[in-house]
Order: sequence, then structure tokens, then C-alpha cells
Amino acid sequence: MGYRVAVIGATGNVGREMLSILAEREFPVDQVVALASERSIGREVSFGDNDILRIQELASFDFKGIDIVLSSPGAKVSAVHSPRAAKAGAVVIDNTSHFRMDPDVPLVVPEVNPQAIAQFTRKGIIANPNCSTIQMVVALKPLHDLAKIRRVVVSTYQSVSGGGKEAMDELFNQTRAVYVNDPIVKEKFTKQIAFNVIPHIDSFMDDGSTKEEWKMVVETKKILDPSIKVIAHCVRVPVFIGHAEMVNIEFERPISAGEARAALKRAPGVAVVDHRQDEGYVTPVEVAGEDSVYVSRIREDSTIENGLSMWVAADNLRKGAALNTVQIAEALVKGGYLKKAA
Ligand code: 11C
Repeated sequence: MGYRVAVIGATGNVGREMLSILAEREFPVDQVVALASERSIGREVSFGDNDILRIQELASFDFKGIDIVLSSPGAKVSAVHSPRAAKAGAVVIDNTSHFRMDPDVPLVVPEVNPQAIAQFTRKGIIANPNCSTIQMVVALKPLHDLAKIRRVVVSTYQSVSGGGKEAMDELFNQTRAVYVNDPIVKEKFTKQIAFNVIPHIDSFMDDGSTKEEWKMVVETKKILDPSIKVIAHCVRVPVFIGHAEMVNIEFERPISAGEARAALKRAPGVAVVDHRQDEGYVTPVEVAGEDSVYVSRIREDSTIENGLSMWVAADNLRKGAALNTVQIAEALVKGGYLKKAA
């Protein structure tokens, strides 16, 4: 006996990854339903190596009898359909930004704040953080436990897959256009992304930061510790999959690179590759398809008191999104939170 699972946004980058990770990790399912908007009706998606699921329309789908919903459409779609699914009795794990800062919705990274899962009973919804936040807090958690973090300065190098399939197509098409001397067409990105970097992800806010940068600040506080000060600089780079971050940290007490490396090596979900030599670090192309958050380039920063810098890379579609939602679902099962026993 397993669970009845619905995936919303099943044709998107993250939705397809959710289906493949559910199958890969042998999540106990009795039934899997793939949901998307009307324009995807009739399309098919794979579930594992052998099963093909026909897309059903989200708007008319009745969630009665569904145990778990993994939801990754746009935030506006989630705003309507996640509460609808929760009202019908499902536990919803929502990968959009819509519910993340709702005080009645836990924002969960299982390696960091698994205890927060229990709060799902308030609304029936658990929020999955932004990809750039997830990989950073997985790496910060063991260091915060060791020497209490005061302040974090993070600069990101985010792949285009964070912007969806159309953004990946835009990088491909622009790259091709440069080689064959065709005009550069911009649709998702405000500037040319091929052979360029863009210091702008999501919309601008009144204080000059972008929403992506704001998310990294407020989500880190909600997940890890509200007293940590964070400033983020989020940059899109011409990479298809895998976000990287240079993270500079100020602690309450001195911490050596050796101590940090040892704590990170013991931490769940973290892989340390830090050899201080050519190729002795991990880059985004190597993390695509991997589950761990990779930490490299760990070194002390003598320009501030108790400072340390590190490089953090992870697959934004897996640990940054789909894998984290499936891990939350696994934690719900393990914690005995779901009505039916597997
Ligand atoms: C990006 N981090 O790389 C974004 C994608 O709030 O879930 C995820 C947006 C979100 O473009």
C-alpha cells in the first residue's frame, strides 16, 4: 500500500524532475496523477522507466482521495489550487514563492529545520524554499551550529533553468545566433544571456534589491535563524543547470577553515570537494543530476573578524526544488503525519 500523489506543473522543468525523483527514490505510491494547465492536455510525461502519465487538467481536477500534492506551477496558480487541494484533505508541498512567508506555513529544508514540518497542520501546506536559498542554508547550518553566524554576504551564479524551459531555450537560441550571425532575440531575459551575465533575477523592489535577493534574505531567516543578517547579489549566468554561490560569512567566534571543513564533511546533504589545486573544486556542470550540495574553496577571510568564505554549488532543479519536495514528503511519511500507512 502506498500513497496517492498528484504533481501540479508536471510538464515544467521542476514537475518532470519531481516525477523522476519520486520514481528514482521508490516513494511508496499507489497512484500518481500529472496535472497541468489546459494547454498541456493530451501531453504525456514519464514516471520512472516504464510508466507514461497522461496530463490531466488542473482547473477541473478533484483532489478528493489524494494524499500528497507536489506543486510547482506559477505562484498565482498555486495561490488558488494549493489551498483547494489542502481543503480536499491532501498535504500540499508547494514549490512556489506564494506561501513561503506565511506564518502559518512552514518553510522546510529537511537537513536544516525538519522540526518545522509539524506546523503543516495549520493550513495543510508546506512551502519549499527558493533554490538559491536551499543550497546556501544546507551549507550554513553545520557552521551556524559550530560558531553562530552573524552576517552572510552571498553572490550567486544562477543557471537559466531556474527561469524555466523557455529560459533554457533562450540561452540555446542566442548562443546559436551568435555563431551563425543571426539577430539576438530577447524574451525571458532583459539583456542578452549568451556569452554574458545579468545582475537581475525576478522583479525590482523599492530598496533597489531584486525579489530573488529579498527571498534569500527572508527565507534564510525563517529557516535558519532570524538574527542572521544577509545581503544577497543574484546574477544569472549562461549555464543550463546548476546554481553556484560565493558565500562570505562572519561568525560570533573565530572558526578555522579546518574546523569548517570537518563540520561540513559530517553534515547531511553536503559533499566537500576542496583540494586547493587545479580541478580541486566543483562547478555547476558537474552538479547537474547530483543530489548533494557541494562545498569547495573553504578559506578564512582575514579582512573581517571571524570571517570565512566558501563556494557552494548544487543542482537547482533537484536539491533546489524537486528533491527537496520529495524529501519533505518522505519526512511526512517517516514522521507518521499522513493518514494512511505506507
Ligand atoms: C531562479 N531561483 O533561479 C529562481 C527560480 O521562487 O521558486 C525559483 C523561483 C522561486 O530563477
